[in-house]
Amino acid sequence: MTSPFPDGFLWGASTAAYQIEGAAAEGGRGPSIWDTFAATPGKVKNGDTGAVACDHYHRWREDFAIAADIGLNAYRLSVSWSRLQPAGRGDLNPAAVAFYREQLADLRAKGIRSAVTLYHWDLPQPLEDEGGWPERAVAECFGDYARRTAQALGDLVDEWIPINEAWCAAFLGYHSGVHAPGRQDRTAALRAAHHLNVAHGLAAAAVREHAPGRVGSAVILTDIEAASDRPEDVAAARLADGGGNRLFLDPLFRGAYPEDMLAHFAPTGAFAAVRPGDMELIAQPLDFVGVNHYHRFVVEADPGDDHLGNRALPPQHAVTGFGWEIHPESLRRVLTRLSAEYTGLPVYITESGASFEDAVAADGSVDDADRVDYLEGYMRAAGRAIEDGVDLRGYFVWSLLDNFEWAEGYSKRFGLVRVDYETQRRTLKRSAHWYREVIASNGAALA
Ligand code: GBH
Repeated sequence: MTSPFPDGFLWGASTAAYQIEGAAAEGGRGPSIWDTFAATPGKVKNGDTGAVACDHYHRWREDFAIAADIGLNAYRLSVSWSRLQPAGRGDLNPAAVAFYREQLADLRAKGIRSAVTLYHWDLPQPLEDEGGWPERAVAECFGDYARRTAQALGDLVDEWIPINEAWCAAFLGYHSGVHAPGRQDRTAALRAAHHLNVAHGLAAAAVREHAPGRVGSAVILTDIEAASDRPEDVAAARLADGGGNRLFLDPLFRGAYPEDMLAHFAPTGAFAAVRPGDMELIAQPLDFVGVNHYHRFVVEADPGDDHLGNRALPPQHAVTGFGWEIHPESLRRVLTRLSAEYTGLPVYITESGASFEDAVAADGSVDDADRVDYLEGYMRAAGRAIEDGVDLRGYFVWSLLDNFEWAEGYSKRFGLVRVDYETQRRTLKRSAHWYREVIASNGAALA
């Protein structure tokens, strides 16, 4: 069997601090916007919070043993800003530094490469109290936190990702308000987007200066298609792609916001936040680009939508537990587009995966055949992207463990490993056993 996946391909899984760690009040951790948001009635399904989550803070050794058992050669985690720097400013918290150093040393001892995200949405609450990401000072604070963290952990980190999905942090947090901090102010969201981009640049520069690891980014790329070739639908799809993808890709790889986005959002005045030198800072050279991909939207014009003038059609194929359409070709499309239009850098898929109901059998086993099918389809699509010429170097499944799925709480399960939230017992699902075979064959088992 032949495999399109090159030697040394990284077969990984991803997690994020607030979604798995728990121990929210231990080890000197300060509150983040997600603690506040989850404690606000009505914001998270069933009133769930990340206060305990997967208790990974106390069980990470078991979890890393599982990662090694599956055969992962890479693992992507995020470090919690409010654990490392509880007030968002000043000296790092030594207990948090020790916690992450132990984890990173254990990964290295196991031969698992580490990819560390510095910001996966857990802004220290004191910085939100000062106005949050719409304020430039928060980006400056992030640069300082990145420098200190690079100095404290740098000898143990292989890949650095300053910001996870700036789009989500800006627009879900400050525009739709479905994520923390739950504000609904489009101008604030656009300012947040720019400051997250600046924060990426400040952190990338700081990491470069103070740590030996490679530096990249993790952008969420959504595949957007027009519902028809009517000019108004094509224009709506273009705008939707602008707001979801190009608003972040263009600054990173072209050093400028797209002209149509500048024009579309001009009435908000938000781009007054752009200062001389910002675009050069954001577009500084990187070592790799990370792509998170979950779905496509087929959109048609909607004059009643005052944001980007479109609405999504219902899915045309089977969907995941989230209702997201299963359409592997979209992964290939976003990867080939990234390479053709933006950058020839090495690419990692930093997140790809699906939630399903995951029935537990009487013997406790979990036969998640639908997740196996999903991953098989998407990994094959990744292989086709390599055959198209994309320099794809790794695939990180979202997620190693079932975990706190943000506004959906614990109702959505993405893990290769089931977590029983009452007993904290871990069970490898069929997808984990299947992934072990894929990894052992370097992808040939997918053919
Ligand atoms: C990832 O992002 C996160 O990085 C990860 O923490 C999370 O657990 C995982 O996905 C699963 O959700 O236009 O409002 O309909 C989420 C990616 C991108 C998915 C936007 C939902 C449509 C939102 N999200 N997408 S909306």
